[in-house]
Amino acid sequence: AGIIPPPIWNPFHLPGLENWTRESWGRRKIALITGITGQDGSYLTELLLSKGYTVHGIIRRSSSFNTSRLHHLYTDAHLNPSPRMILHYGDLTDSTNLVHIVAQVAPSEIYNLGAQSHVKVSFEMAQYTGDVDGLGTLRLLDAVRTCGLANLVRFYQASTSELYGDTKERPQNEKTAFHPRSPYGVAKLYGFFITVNYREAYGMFASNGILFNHESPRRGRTFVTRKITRAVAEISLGKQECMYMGNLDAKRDWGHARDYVEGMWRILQHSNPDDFVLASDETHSVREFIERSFAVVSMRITWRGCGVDEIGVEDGGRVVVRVDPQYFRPAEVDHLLGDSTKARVQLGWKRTVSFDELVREMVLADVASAKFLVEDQN
Ligand code: NDP
Ligand code: GDR
Repeated sequence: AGIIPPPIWNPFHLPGLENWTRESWGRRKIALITGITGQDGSYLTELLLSKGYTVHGIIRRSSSFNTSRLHHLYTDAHLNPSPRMILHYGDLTDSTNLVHIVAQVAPSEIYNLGAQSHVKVSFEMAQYTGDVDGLGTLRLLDAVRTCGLANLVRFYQASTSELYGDTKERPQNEKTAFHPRSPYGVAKLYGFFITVNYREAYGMFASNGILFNHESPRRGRTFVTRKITRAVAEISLGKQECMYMGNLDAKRDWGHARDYVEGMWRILQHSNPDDFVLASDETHSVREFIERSFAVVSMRITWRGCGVDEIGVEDGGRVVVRVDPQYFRPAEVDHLLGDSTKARVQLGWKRTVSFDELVREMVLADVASAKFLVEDQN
């Protein structure tokens, strides 16, 4: 006979489930995070653990190690019988699995951060991105309903400034019309409105954070900021000649991820479910991000030429930046600038890390790790 797995804890059969209120259920402080292995997932886990939560996270099975951002938070269950961070295998494309996890964990708060989050990749994997980022949100909301927890759970959806896409309105706030420009943006539009719909249809505490770009030393290496800061570190140490970039004119509203996960938590502590913009309320171009990054390692960049022939030259005459059209997108989001007034007034949230501080922290972290690798290789 095979080994029969232990029965899952099923909230359907929890005696007296109807006696809980959202407030008393919330005091259990049990969070479930999809996308826990990502940049935001790791900062959010740190924040919630520091506030006394037990944190459950969904991770994908991978042939390579994908939990490096959580390494410092992990405790071996053999050494610690009641760990406060618990990981479950799962995927936003697998409804049954999501129902099992929600039933087992019976979370008081769910943060849906899991996504195929790369805009350029979404043009190549449009259907998959729609499945994970759009329908995945529906699957998770429905898992909550299936488990009979719709009146108790607080649900956060990771919505994005990419929803604004082609808008000409500046700055963008909660009232600005959406016009996404990528399969990623369109998938997230579904995620946004299905969250609103479950709030309106079933009275769920389901909120959207419309977050503008946020970065950190833990940012994925193919996003523009981290690609730049890693390249600057390598170039300054003589390990790389030149960086190859896409659209240098794109403008983004960049903040620090640690500030933004604080905002996510505040959105779920608010008295009622709602949608909030989190932004730095400043905008900078990719070109400016490159200049400021080189300045951290005391290199000055002069720009010559234009379009695909534009180059960035350092004072010694070396070409350190070139444009490679392979990084252009079929449709671009040119200019994002957020207005976080509502979050500041209603949540008491504001970013604490300035643009210059963000760039400096990222460059110095990459210089430190590039140096370490040099020494390691020697
Ligand atoms: P990351 O790309 O760093 O992390 C994405 C996470 O989603 C990873 O944990 C990844 O797992 C997981 N994931 C991917 N596919 C699936 C799937 N099929 N099922 C379950 N999990 C999956 O993103 P960020 O941390 O930067 O962003 C977090 C969320 O916020 C995302 O939804 C993103 O779209 C959104 N967002 C991000 C902004 C930003 O500037 N960072 C701004 C606005 C919104 P794995 O590690 O295995 O790949
Ligand atoms: P974005 O972030 O698309 O805003 O989505 P990304 O850093 O990928 O691009 C920002 C801008 O930089 C331009 N760019 C380049 N981008 C990349 N990745 N690589 C390059 O070489 C390059 N050169 C120029 C891009 O064209 C773009 O205009 C991020 C993700 O985290 C989303 O998940 C999130 O929803 C939004 O931010 C808000």
